[in-house]
Amino acid sequence: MGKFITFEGIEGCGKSTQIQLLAEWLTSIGKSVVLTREPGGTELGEQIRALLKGGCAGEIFSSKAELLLFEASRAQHVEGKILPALARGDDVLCDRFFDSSIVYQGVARKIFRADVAFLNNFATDGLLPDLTIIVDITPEESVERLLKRGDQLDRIERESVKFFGDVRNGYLSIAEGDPRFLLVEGNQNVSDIQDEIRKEYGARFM
Ligand code: Z5A
Repeated sequence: MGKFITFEGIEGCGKSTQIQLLAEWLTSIGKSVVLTREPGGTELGEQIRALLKGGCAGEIFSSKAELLLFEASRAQHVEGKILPALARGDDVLCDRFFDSSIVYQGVARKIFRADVAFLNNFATDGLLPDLTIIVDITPEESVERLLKRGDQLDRIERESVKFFGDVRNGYLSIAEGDPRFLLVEGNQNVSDIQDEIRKEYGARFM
């Protein structure tokens, strides 16, 4: 079985940059790697992603409907892409997974945590990452990076700094004392963060 590694953090924390660099390194040392993301990762998942990010004109998403869409994308992703890749022996690197639902929908949107946990388990059939890397930055840094990037903000990115503060605290709290997580300071330069991540991969899996 390959290793299943997920990346988490608030918007703009640098996950996508780091996951790409890790994939390049693993490939260069001869590993087969599948790089994927949530929501998305499959045809159906990418269509759900577009809906989640774009929203529906004139209609505010109910928090429960939003959670169920994330879980629908996840169920398809686990069954159709992640489990087959792990069974082939590929390492799967996934930009966000069920921890995002715990903190965005459970902590920040205040859906009952046990309901989120039940749906996560239902969608994944209990699949747990071997390692989850949280890249930690402050909400203020996040906003600064989004503004610097200059893209139009999507439906979720338009949430307040308070919302992203809740998300960040949610991550810090789930990571505490759980060896599945590696918490890295995202305010360092890109290569220092990557060094830390590669070192952790080496220590755990090589
Ligand atoms: N969501 C949810 O609510 N529930 C769920 O269950 C799931 C997701 C699965 C997905 O958005 C949204 O769905 C997300 C959570 C929610 N919404 N929010 N907010 P997404 O996939 O489009 O976006 P994202 O995952 O949140 O982040 P991102 O925009 O892709 O950014 P990133 O991956 O964290 O960072 P990046 O693209 O690598 O870097 C961002 C910028 O910072 C970029 O300009 C970089 O050049 C710069 N950067 C990167 N590293 C550094 C360092 N070290 N220093 C300085 N600048 C840096």
